[in-house]
Amino acid sequence: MSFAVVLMAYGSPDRLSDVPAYYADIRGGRPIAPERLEELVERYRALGIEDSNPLNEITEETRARLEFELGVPVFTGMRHWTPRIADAAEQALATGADLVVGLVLAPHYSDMSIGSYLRQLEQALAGRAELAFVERWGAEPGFVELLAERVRGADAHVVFTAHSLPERILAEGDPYRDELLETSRLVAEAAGIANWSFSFQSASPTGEPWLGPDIVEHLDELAGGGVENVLVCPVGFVSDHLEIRWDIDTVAAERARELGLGLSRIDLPNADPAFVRVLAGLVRRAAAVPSAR
Ligand code: FEC
Repeated sequence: MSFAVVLMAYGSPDRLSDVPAYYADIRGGRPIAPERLEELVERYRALGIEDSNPLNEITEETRARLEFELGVPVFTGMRHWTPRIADAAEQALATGADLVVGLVLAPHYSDMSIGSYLRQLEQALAGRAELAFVERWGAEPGFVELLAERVRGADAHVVFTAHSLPERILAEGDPYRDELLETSRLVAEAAGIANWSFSFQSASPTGEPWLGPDIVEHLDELAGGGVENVLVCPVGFVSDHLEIRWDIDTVAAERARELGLGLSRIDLPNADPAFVRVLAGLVRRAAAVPSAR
């Protein structure tokens, strides 16, 4: 049985002028307040994404390294930008593959996130090849160790973070928050860190409550409790995209300065060869047991 890989990511605009169409895709036809769009354009502008976007370069580097490591074709498919997941699925089928392995560059399962990547890929393949989809990998030992290496010996309170989602997912029995806490616990344990906590980041003002605490209010609590230095370890993200460079490096860092709190963050895995080897292990396992999710 021959296989190909569809490596999926959230997607990021290629240049500043793409932001309105990109945001419209995220909103999926729901209305966009003009001031929200303006704010988003300004955020991307502040990060210097005028004519090219380094995030997409990181994703391409990860794809290329994964392809080299595995020796099988790997295609990138974005949830909210081009190349689309459907395009990647067509490319995978064009190789003659009878099995497609789907892997998302986000470790924790939520129906709103990973579930949506899965639905897009299933729809695109439309039964034309078997699908082995990796639904979660937040407890993968190689990934846990990669993060543990980055926090081990830290002389600071470690704050693990991940993207927030609307609070209603808890009532729906979604495993997302539990999986995030489990990764945080595993990393802290592997690193021998006792002084840690977890907070969410990047909530959107969509008019309903989102999971908290948010990193900014959490920094207030930590400073109030006498913490002097914080090391942020984003367990729910794997690359230097907007949510890291804006919400952590800009907004949270600014709040920490106001509070007199030292704030640093770990280097994200990006296209680190050790991280690519973890991804390759996940793909090999899924390809060996295609029906096991
Ligand atoms: O660097 C970049 O250009 C893209 C960075 C990016 C990543 C990312 C990851 C996740 N999101 C998740 C959930 C939501 C929900 C909404 C939402 C909105 C946005 C907006 C931008 C954006 N997200 Fe994102 N997300 C990234 C970027 N995200 C830009 C729109 C502006 C805003 O609201 O702040 C709300 C949608 C709505 O309006 O209804 C929900 C989750 C992840 C982590 C998993 C993954 O990577 O897929 C969950 C990276």
